[in-house]
Amino acid sequence: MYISTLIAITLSHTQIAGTTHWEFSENSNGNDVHWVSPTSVDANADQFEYQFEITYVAVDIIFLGQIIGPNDVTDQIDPALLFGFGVENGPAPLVFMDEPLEADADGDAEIDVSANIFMQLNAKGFGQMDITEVFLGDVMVDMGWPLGWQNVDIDRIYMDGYMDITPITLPCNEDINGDGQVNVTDILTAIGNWGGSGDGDVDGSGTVDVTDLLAIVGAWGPC
Ligand SMILES: [Ca+2]
Ligand SMILES: [Ca+2]
Ligand SMILES: [Ca+2]
Repeated sequence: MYISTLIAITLSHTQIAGTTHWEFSENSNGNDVHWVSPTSVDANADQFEYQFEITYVAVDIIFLGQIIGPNDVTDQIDPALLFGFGVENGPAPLVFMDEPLEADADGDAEIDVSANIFMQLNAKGFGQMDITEVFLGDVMVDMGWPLGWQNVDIDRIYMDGYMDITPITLPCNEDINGDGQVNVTDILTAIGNWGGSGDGDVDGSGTVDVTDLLAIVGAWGPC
């Protein structure tokens, strides 16, 4: 009962502006790739709920001068690297991912293709992904009869995915009169209700006391 009430209060005071969804579809034949989202979110939100996923990774191969592909290698990559979610405190920038994606497409325990993925919500509130250190190696592929298994070069890597960002504005309980400022008016309201409950009970303890006063002073200024 108590916990559900607490959650209800928290939700009612938390403003969620909505989720912004960005998709990317990039490829590289060894060059660096820099993707930036077409829109931005408020970089100064109190918190950001985020989710990202690389939904598709594929490679082109070259055999006898012909480009063959794209060949889906998504399931050759550790799923833990392809998906992430969480909540981080603002303001931006927030780094979601900074590590190599590696695929062993032919399962011979040698990495055939890799790239470093740096994914972030940048300081201006844009989603950003930088693909660097692209390594395109070779891979054993069954070319069918009569060629059989051949060692072929990887020519290009493809990467599709999305980033979801939800900026969250936390409640400003210290702003008792709700005018967007924590200032002397709020202090006076708390003092006026000293020992009571309700207005000025910033921490929800049931009593307006020195703890609430300190919280108001600690939150001084604009909310
Ligand atoms: Ca391999
Ligand atoms: Ca106020
Ligand atoms: Ca209190």
